[in-house]
Amino acid sequence: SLRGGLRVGLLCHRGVGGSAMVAVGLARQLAARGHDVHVVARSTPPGLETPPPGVRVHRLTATDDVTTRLDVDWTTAELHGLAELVASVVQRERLQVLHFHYAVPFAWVVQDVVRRLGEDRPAVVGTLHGTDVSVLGRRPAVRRRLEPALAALDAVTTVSDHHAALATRIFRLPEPPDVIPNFVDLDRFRTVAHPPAHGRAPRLVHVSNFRQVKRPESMARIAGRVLAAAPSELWLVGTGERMPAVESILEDPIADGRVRLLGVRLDVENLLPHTDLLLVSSRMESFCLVALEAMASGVPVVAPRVGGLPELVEHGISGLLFEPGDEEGAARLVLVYLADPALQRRLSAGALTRARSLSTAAVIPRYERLYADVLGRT
Ligand code: GMT
Repeated sequence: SLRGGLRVGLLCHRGVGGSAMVAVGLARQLAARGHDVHVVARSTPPGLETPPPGVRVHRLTATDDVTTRLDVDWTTAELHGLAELVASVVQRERLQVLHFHYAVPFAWVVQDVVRRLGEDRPAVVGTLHGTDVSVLGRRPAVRRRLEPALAALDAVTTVSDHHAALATRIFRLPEPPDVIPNFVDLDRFRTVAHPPAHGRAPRLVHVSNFRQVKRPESMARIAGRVLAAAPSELWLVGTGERMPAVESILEDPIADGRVRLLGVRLDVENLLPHTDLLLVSSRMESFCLVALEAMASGVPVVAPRVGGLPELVEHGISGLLFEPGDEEGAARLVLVYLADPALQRRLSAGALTRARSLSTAAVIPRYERLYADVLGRT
């Protein structure tokens, strides 16, 4: 490359979801570090409508609607169409590394690309993100197809130790994946004083796609207990299939104007710093990107001890953890937190420290080292 970096292809979903956000963040950061980056997706992933210098977007279809769905159902024709597009970009741009985010359906697409290009294939890397392992990977038909596709990659990465162990077990991987945790752009996520100086009601915030895996009704019941017991507000960001159930659980505080329904927002960096505690109630999270974004905004997290969450949030240091399903215990933790400004200051500072350890400067070089490693090997 003229710029002295690598020529990297990134393959990702187009929706508002963690794996696409990570791919888009990686694209921007790699380009800023002098690499030539080509993002291939069904349509433009959110955040790349105006790509920065060094990033080019190649899309399969022209419709750029913002979606909160992960579209994992592709027809064979669509998969071939995507593989054809990827192969042509790889050849034309002489890509050295092809790196997918989320195994379904991209592990198969990459397999097809490798078959098409033979000797001229790039090094191939896959990052497993979440339900590609914990939900889809448990379906025998999906697992049988993913196992050989993953085994044929030059490298597999996952976003937490928990997810790495799960993936190794489910897909019987020949070796455990490299764990490269998700990262946060500290120029984008900034903090204001916590607790707020001007004595407004404290704000709980929940950000998700309101799908079952996020257990949004449980979140609503926890928040409902807190709202009933202490002066406070709840901000809900995002939407999804469980939203009507959430609204019915929170009917009274919604009627009282204490719940703000903010809908899908791509600029969460403008909201999070003005909240005081992120409430997570997921059944499973391989990582929980929004928790890291909240922490980078100086906002601690209250979350269940599931998946990769305990690796990110340290109980009593950068947030508070409860046993999955213990809604009463979760509400109690939140109420203790709201009543104790010293605890708020301490956890806010702890959250910021933890987030800084996962800055782009700390994490992106790990992907660069991985690329150098696989290129040395292929
Ligand atoms: O796996 C999913 O359901 C969606 C996926 C996505 O594309 O948003 O989310 C996963 O990847 C994120 C980025 O690495 C993680 O922060 C999320 O924890 C993870 N979701 C789950 O594990 C449920």
